[in-house]
Amino acid sequence: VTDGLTALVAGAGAGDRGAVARLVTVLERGGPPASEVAGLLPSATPATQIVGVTGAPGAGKSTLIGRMLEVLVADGRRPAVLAVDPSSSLTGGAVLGDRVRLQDGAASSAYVRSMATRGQQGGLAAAVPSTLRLLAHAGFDPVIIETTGVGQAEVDIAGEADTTVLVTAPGWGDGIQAIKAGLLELADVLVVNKADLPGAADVRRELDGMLDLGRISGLADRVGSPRAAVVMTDARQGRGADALIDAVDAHRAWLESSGHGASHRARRAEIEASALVTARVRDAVDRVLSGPAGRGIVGGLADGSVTPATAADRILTALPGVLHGA
Ligand SMILES: Nc1nc2c(ncn2[C@@H]2O[C@H](COP(=O)(O)OP(=O)(O)OP(=O)(O)O)[C@@H](O)[C@H]2O)c(=O)[nH]1
Ligand SMILES: [Mg+2]
Repeated sequence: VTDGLTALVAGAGAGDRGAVARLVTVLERGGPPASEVAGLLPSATPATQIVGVTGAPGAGKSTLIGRMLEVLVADGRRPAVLAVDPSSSLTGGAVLGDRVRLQDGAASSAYVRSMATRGQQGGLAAAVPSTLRLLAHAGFDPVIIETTGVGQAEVDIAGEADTTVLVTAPGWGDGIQAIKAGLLELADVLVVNKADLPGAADVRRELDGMLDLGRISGLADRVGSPRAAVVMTDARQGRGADALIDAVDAHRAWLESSGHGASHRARRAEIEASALVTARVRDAVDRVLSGPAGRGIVGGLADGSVTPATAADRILTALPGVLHGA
């Protein structure tokens, strides 16, 4: 297995998209092969900017990302998109609302992939940071992650992204409510999408007011960060996508000149390291329970002769041997 994975990682580094796709699948499935791939990947390429795009369902994130890809590709760049746990409304592998247009124009240089939880709790927490490192290794820049909403997501987008783009749209008050719940502090760029709809200017005014208030009161926990940029877009028509890319680029320039870029990369590496530990421990627990020691534990739990706390002790005792390949 190792030889195959080593060759795939080398292929991905040389820009082989088939190798990238197969490695993302390995990372998504988790287990020992995923840990192995994580071990084969080099440290994050400093040049790659990770852009998190988040916001309530239906705000237009995917449509907007399709437009961002067009601008980036026209500019000669090689962007990638990772859609995390895309909602069921986008079925049949269609990650982006504007799939056809993307295939016509941007498909040759952009890479788009969705990644879903396959019933394995915590699986994505480990898979996403390793996949970001894989996409950077393959030379994609920027790498855009789409996640729906906040809170339910097991992926901490603001922790993993260099630049966080929060997408809002007029027409539903809960968009603003979500922002009041602390999201505003996380956003580096705020987008009022669906600028073609009535009420967009009101949303913008409200956001500007909240940003200024946060600044004056010092509540916003963004020490040293510039005030978030607010960009109006009409993703359906493609309006404003260039201004959004400009804002994302400006934030990147600030990250690098201020030294914050380096601390983002360090934090991402920490998140990945911790997620890899969790994933390996979970695998090891499964192996203990399905091994010889596991029969007694599982049987004891079933007939009540072993308490869960005692079972936990016995699993922990057996864990080091399994973790270290005994
Ligand atoms: N009027 C208008 N509609 C838009 C605009 N952008 C997106 N939409 C529509 O909004 C709907 C949702 O768009 P998506 O791009 O799927 O939204 P999303 O945020 O990715 O949705 P989830 O991934 O399900 O959370 C679609 O019907 C889009 O055509 C816009 O700028 N104006
Ligand atoms: Mg979407």
